[in-house]
Formats: sequence, C-alpha cells, structure tokens
Amino acid sequence: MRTSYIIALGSNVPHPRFGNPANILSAAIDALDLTVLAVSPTIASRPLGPSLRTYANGAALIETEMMPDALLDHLKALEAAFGRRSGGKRWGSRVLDLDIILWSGGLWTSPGLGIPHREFRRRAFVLGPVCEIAGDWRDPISGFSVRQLKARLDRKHPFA
Ligand code: PH2
Ligand code: MG
Ligand code: MG
Repeated sequence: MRTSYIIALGSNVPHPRFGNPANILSAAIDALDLTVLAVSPTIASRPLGPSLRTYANGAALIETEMMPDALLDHLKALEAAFGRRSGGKRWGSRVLDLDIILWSGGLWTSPGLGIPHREFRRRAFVLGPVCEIAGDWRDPISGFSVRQLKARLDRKHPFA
C-alpha cells in the first residue's frame, strides 16, 4: 500500500560539500530516494534551544511503501550520511534533521517513534513550511488542520 508522509527538514551547520543549510536541505531531498510529491520553500528560522546558529527549515510530502519504523531508519541513515553524529546534545546544532510529522495512517506509536510528532503544533518553523504543501492535512489528535494549527500559533506568538 502506498503511504504518504510529511517530513520536516532542518539544518544549521554548513556541510563541506553541500554548503550552507539551505543547500543541504535541497541535497537531502534529492538524496531521499523516495517519491517526492511536494517540497515547501525553505525558510530561515531563529534557533529554538541552546544553539546560536540560524536554521534552514522546510518540509516535504513523500510517498512510499515503507511503514513508519522503516522510514525512520531510512531517514536516520540519511542524516548519518550527511555527517550527523548520534548522541549529540539535545537540540544542539545539526547538519541535517529529518523528522516525521504526519502520515496518512493517522496515529502511530512504537518504541522509537510517535506520529504525529509530539511538538509540531508548537513550532512555527514546522507549521509554516508544512502549511505550504499540506495545509488541509488534519492532526488526528486535535482534529485541527495544519492551516488551523498555524493560525492558532500565529495568534499566540504574532512575532515569532
Ligand atoms: N530543531 C530542533 C531544535 N531547535 N530550531 C529551529 N529554528 N529549527 C529547527 O529545526 C530546530 C530548532 C531540534 O530538532
Ligand atoms: Mg527536530
Ligand atoms: Mg529529529
């Protein structure tokens, strides 16, 4: 069965070959090796957490036969191929971060993975790009669409 997923991408460290964070995101999308149905524009966002470097963030809508745990392994392997080390500081700087935000199967819980992503409703740097490619997708927990979640967050933090 073909399954679709919304993936959030982030980077705030340059890569020796791919260059600045925005270029890293497009190189990562090319390297995904999955059916990519839509890609958001890349935004620059202020770091949430201890890191001082500006992030490039974006989102992609993809389609694959893979179930969530297999896709997560695939994404982790790609992060590693871009030079990301595991066991780094929580929310520390990273060359490439690929997070599964939503999927067409609704709720998913396994030991290493929960979908929807636990924090996505509170993150403007996720909701902004996701809204550009999948504003009508619904959060299976709150029942709100991505567009509604973004409007609610914008109302709370008008200058974020
Ligand atoms: N990712 C984090 C922590 N902080 N801040 C921004 N602006 N963008 C991110 O992608 C991000 C972050 C952990 O994954
Ligand atoms: Mg993340
Ligand atoms: Mg991550």
